[in-house]
Amino acid sequence: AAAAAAAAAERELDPVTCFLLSTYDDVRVSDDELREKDAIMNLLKHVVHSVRPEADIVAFGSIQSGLALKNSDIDACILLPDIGEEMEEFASECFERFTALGFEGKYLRKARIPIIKLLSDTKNRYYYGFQCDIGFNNQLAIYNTSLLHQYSLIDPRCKQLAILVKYWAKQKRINSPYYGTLSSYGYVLMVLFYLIHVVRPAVLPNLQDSPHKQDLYVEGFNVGFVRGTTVARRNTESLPQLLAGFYGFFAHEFNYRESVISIRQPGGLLKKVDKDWTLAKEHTGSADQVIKDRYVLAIEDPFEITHNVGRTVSKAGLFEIRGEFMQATRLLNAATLHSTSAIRKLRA
Ligand code: 3AT
Ligand code: MG
Repeated sequence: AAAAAAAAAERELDPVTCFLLSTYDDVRVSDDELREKDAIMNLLKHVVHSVRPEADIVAFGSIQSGLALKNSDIDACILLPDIGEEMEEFASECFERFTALGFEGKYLRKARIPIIKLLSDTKNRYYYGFQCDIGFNNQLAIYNTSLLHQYSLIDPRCKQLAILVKYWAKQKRINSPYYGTLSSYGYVLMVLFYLIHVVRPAVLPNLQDSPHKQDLYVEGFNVGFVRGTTVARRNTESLPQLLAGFYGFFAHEFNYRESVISIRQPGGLLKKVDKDWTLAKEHTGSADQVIKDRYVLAIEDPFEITHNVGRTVSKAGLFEIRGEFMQATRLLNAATLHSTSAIRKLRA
């Protein structure tokens, strides 16, 4: 008990932990903003129901997983199974009703699966601003969002790390999938990989590798995982220790040339050659555009295991990302060193 009290006191005094936690509180989405986003979703639901009573619209992405930063946009998806040929007509009807309600945006009909982008609210009803991307029947995104959410509930440090790393990546401008770096979703998968498969004892269990998991197939992929696990793990590392460990691992230890980051694989170990993820390939996207699948940074999607979440990362992009991992490792280690000696001085 005395040791635990001493550890708690040390943690309380640790200025790096205080700094990280106060940054976390500053950058994460507030409950107020989440309530506002919820009200927006209800309004959109109303519209979608009015076009087709059997259709629904749901949010996914960070608003739904609990890993959102302030002023984040809403990722949403309209669900209307078996729509087939009528999709185009249904989507444009929805878009017309959204604009009639005072939203401004774009309807991208070139894509085989339409996308509606709502960019602003001309009536200025919302304090936190407004941006919303709406896709159609994107079921896998709903499942991967719920997997991320489940992980974030297991240990508070998971949510804290994911949000801090997302914020850091945006500040460092290495969160631009269109310009050769990585999506937020990719960074969150890297954090989960570290907490499940790298740090020992692990902070998180592998929810996709358990006898209690119920298999469920969606679009040909097994989206089963254990729900409702809140088992406390034995890992007692502080937030700065975990963050430094995460940066250090991806700066100096991970083998980018040969390995694949996989959170679902038991043991986490997967090689690019085993997945035939070696040479860049081209395929046609939903808007008939040519998409280049690169495997410079290989991050296997937890469900759609043929999909490389890191496919947007170019060689130059990875060089930049690794450079930032190295810089972050140096800074955090220096900060921790200084604060430990500061604490010792305080105590002496
Ligand atoms: P922001 O807070 O918006 O930066 P986010 O956590 O909402 O980040 P993204 O915008 O990157 O994350 O992605 C939103 C969701 O879209 C997360 C996931 O369900 C899906 N998604 C994004 N990128 C990919 C990808 N490369 N492959 C598969 N699903 C993806
Ligand atoms: Mg998002």
